Amino acid sequence: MWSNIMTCPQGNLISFSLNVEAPMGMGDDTAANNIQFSCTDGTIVKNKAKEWGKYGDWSKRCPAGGICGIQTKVEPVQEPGKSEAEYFKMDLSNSIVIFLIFSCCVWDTESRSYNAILTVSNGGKWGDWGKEEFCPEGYARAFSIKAQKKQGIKDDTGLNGIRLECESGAVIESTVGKEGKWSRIKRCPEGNLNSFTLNVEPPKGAGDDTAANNIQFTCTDGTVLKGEAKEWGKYGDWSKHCPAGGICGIQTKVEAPKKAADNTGLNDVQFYCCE
Ligand SMILES: [Ca+2]
Ligand SMILES: [Ca+2]
Ligand SMILES: [Ca+2]
Repeated sequence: MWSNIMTCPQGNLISFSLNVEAPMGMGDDTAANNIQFSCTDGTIVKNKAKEWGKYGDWSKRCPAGGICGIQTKVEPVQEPGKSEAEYFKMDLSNSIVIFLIFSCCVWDTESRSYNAILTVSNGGKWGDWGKEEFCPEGYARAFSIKAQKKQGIKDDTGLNGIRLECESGAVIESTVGKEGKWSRIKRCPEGNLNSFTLNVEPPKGAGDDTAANNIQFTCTDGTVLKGEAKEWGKYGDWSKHCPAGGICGIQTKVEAPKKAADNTGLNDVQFYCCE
């Protein structure tokens, strides 16, 4: 029986994980039993189904846009007259009888075709990836940050937001945390932004975490620009440079604020390069 349609509260499906029962040998196999999807806004959606198996790793997330295609593999109904031993042999060569391939598409009219995604490896672990946002045209040549001042005995969150200013003057941002104030804009003297490094505080356990605290960019002319923020953490490795053109889009990972808890605001960021 087909179940009810499950819908993302916001955005669209971007990754999945499959509940699969390991091969039972002579027992009654079911292979895939259920599936769960994650949405752009971090929500996980799944239907009720009997789950004999375990959920495996989550698939990669669509780098932009969302899931727009599906391909399934289904074992045909077995012919009568074959012995269980024969089925067992078949199962060994074909132990997972269902798999799924999803394809991702970028269809958002604000999205652009990009030639690289710049990432760093030291981003914080909390939060959900927001929507990717692109300059309507041209590259980003300036940025500003939203950082929270030192809070003393109260909860610190450090960096909460990053904005890019495009050549056209348009300003773009992905998810932004609620703490902190926007600082003044830092602009490349020539050219545009084309790589970055993130200042991140490692997890502090029971202590007050902030995750990402500050960011530095390079411009195409070699200038290094740095945000003004309290830095509890360390800078990790620089991202790759845009292979051609420059940074034209942004996506941030921000922890949704929890009341009376240890919040961290912005945790990680990635930038898109366009030609
Ligand atoms: Ca932070
Ligand atoms: Ca903590
Ligand atoms: Ca905190």
